[in-house]
Amino acid sequence: MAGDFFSDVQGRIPFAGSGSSDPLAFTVYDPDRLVLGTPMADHLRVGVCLWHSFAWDGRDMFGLGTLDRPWLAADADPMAAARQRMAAAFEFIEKLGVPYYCFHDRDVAPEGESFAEFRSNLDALTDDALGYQERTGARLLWGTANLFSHPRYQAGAATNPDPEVFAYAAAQVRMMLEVTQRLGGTNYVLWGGREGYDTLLNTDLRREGAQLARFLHLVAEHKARIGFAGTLLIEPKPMEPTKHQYDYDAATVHGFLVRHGLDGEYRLNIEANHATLAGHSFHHEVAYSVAHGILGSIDANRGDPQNGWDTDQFPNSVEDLALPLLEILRGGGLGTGGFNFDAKLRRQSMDRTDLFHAHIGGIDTLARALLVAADMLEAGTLDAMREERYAGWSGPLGQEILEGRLSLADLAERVESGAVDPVRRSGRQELLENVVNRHIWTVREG
Ligand SMILES: [Mn+2]
Repeated sequence: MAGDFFSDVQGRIPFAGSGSSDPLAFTVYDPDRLVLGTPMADHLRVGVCLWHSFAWDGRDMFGLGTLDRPWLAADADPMAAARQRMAAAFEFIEKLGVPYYCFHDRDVAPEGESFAEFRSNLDALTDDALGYQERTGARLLWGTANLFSHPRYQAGAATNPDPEVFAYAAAQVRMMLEVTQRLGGTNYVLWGGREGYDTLLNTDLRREGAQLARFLHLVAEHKARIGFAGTLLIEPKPMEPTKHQYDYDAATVHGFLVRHGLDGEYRLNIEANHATLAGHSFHHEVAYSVAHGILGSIDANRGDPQNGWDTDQFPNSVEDLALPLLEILRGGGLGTGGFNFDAKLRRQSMDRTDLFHAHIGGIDTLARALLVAADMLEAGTLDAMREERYAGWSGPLGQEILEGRLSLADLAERVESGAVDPVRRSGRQELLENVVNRHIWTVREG
């Protein structure tokens, strides 16, 4: 297997089963194993992300880079460095043996001195990526434009007070949408990096909302014009880097899309850590999206329960992932989406092989959560108990109400006559929690 950067791993990471103690093997993730009749790999559609894993050297606001990343050598020619970075990424993806990857324009191409130079750099690296895709079989889960790192975006992109910045963002999204199409990407993501505000003292909320809606319409129109077959996704996040991000959570984005006639054009990319930052659970955000038919894809990272910021850690909790996966299975799967690892190593995990440990653990955790979710769905206990809780709505009174055949006065009359006399029933939360735990504890790996 080609490559020079990850010499601790010689071939593809194997599935070795639950008895294995090899740290560089999967113990649960068996891509071909059928779960509810579908291969595990097709349920999870795992993707590697190029930014934290390949375009970041471990620097934070308190200190310099710590990670051993020879492909990020600062003294190299920018295009030569970009090619090294891509070589490292595809070596890793091929050895990990997952089907997808995703990136921002700036993760792969140097911006250069002008937009024209950026475009020509990105075109050249897109050619390279096509070659790597051909050779490795890896496919693009989604592309996205970075509309937040460059200082021009200090006050947002589409929501910027300056229409020239809006225009620049439009040019960048048009470029990256077309690159995503060339690479056969199955989705295109818009994350509102700095679409929000630092202070209301200088912010016109009505204006900025209208600008954002206009931008999203332009992107949808361009998608139709070029015939891009993938799904457009918006990634909610409530705060960070701005004090308040407009795409706060799934319900806020959904309401925004409906209000501006954009529902049907966009679905959601739900990130676990953004859900918890919004004061929700990951389960809630996935359940909301599935319930309204707008789930698109998943960023599978997690936060740290002691920290109120976006730590983007690799997932390691079956408990946290099993119920979101149950919702996804109930909703019929991820469609064009997948699970990508928008997750970063801790700064002390400096060895290149740590990147394998992070992905292997995260993917095995996802795989085990999938088995638990499938087991819960097949047993049907949770579905049956939820169905039973609403049984009254299938009866004559429930049906008459839902069909609009009873007025407020009609309902009052039934209550006054004594024909309606509600009986309370247990919500059985603890019993339901026990049911979930028993699935987690007993599901078999193979
Ligand atoms: Mn995040």
